[in-house]
Amino acid sequence: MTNINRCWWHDKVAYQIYPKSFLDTNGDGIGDLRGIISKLDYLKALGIDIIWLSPIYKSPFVDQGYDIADYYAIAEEFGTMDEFDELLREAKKRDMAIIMDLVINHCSDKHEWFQKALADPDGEYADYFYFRKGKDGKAPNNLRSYFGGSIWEPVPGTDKYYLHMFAKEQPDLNWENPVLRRKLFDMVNWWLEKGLAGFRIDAIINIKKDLAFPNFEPDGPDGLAWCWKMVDSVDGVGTFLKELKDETFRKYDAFTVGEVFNMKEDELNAFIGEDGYFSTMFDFSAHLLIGGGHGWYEAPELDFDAWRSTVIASQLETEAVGFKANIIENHDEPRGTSRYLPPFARTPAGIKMLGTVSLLLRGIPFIFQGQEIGMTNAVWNSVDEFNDINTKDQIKMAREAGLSEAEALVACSRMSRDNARTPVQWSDEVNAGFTTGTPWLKVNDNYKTVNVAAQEKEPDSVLHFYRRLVALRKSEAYREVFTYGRFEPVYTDKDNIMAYYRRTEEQRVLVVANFGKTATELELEGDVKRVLLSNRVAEEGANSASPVIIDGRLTLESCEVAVLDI
Ligand code: TEU
Ligand code: CA
Repeated sequence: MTNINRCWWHDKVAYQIYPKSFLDTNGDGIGDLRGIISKLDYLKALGIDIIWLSPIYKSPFVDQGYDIADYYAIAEEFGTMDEFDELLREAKKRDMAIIMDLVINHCSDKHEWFQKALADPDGEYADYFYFRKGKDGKAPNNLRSYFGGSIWEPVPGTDKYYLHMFAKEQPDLNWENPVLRRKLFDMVNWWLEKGLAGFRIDAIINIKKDLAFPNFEPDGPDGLAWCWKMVDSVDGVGTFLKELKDETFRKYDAFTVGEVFNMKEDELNAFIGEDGYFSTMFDFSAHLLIGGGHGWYEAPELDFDAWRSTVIASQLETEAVGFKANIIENHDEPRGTSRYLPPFARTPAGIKMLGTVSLLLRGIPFIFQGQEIGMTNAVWNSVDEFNDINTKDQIKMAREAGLSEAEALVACSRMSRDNARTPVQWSDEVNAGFTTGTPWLKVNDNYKTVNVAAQEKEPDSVLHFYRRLVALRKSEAYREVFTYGRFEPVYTDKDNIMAYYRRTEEQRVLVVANFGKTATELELEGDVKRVLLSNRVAEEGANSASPVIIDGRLTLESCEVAVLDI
């Protein structure tokens, strides 16, 4: 990409907060807005510019707030609108921007619109949703929802069904209806008027349906087929997305990041090109390598070569078009440490290495809460410890596929969304300092050793390393190359090495990491002007540690990463 138009968000670093698990200040076991406000300085010190809040709207929390009952109200569990306004002001004071989750593929079945639709299934509100007659006494078609079971739920007292791609408590909104679209756009603008900087846009690819609702080839013993097959098969989502942007985001120069799966191959430019529907979208390409065919119980272990070539291919494809948002984890995924690192590398060194390789890629880095201290998956002792609706369905699917309860527990422990949702570990005090009450989801057992307070005191901790890493990315001297510099893979013929240059006409920075179990040596392709970052830990008494470079050859220990100006 040459001569690219610069946008305010290109060089920013973002952080995702999952409010329920961030910090509880009133002892009810649920994180809250006060907790977030009290940690703004902590986030500032980490170098964060943009904070994404997972949903904080009024909700019955069937899917942890991704089921919104009122788009104009704050969940009372989290606080009040006054507190939200205070959060906006306090963030602004610190030159940080807030973005919220925008969940407009569906709402909660408790939303007024849906309640009115149920009360009058032939009335105007029914047309805010997909109410359809069944076929031969059965659902309109045979699609399976993301959270299991048919996407169709009977409308009580009628011969109709309503459509839900997710839980039955999350009815899909009918985007074909211009009245509904207008209401959504007005709502989006209401938040932007308040001073919100933008949105993370949930499950947005699902808003376009094939209105013929055909059957699909069954892909499981239940005779159903995954509903994303309909998403794959249908065109025209772009018309809605363009209207959404023109009616809202564009007017405010908002920053938007789409949660987009199942995009058509040639649509990247339409989504995130210079005049794309969104500013950016998450890069899920690595995550998709390990999703699991029929369910999490089939999820394969990560293959390093596949991971490396996938990240590289995605970087090269994207840089010709725009910017993606890079993550190693979010609230829907297991912890990156547990997923992308082999067991021997799940150490502070390995965690720093993975963080460096991820954060210095081209794109907008999103750090998920707790990632900056190296939080890991939890140990789940029983299926009853899970809270997540998706995990419960996956346990059921694994059982139906013939796995024992113990086997289902093992499979789902690896993949459960609850791994990311355990409370943030602030200290080694009771409940990791997250709450003085009973936490809504159990605290990871490792909080005594992995916590913010301990890492504050330890200069070589993961936390301090993340601060240095973000600071390097945003530094006066290197901001340009890390933001706009080209991505150029290197040493791809070497086993277990993930390495790339970021380069402009003037600068070249090498990021090189050894994901292998043993040390290795590489011939450098130039003189090292400066060591920008290393995860070597200084020997007692020494000030800092540097990578070992002798006669132009770099030695990398197992789990070592180096960032060199070369
Ligand atoms: O996720 C959309 C989505 O496609 C997920 O179902 C994803 O495939 C799954 O979580 C992987 O395990 C978004 C939100 O991020 C998620 O938390 C919500 O549950 C979902 O939408 C419904 O709003
Ligand atoms: Ca609380």
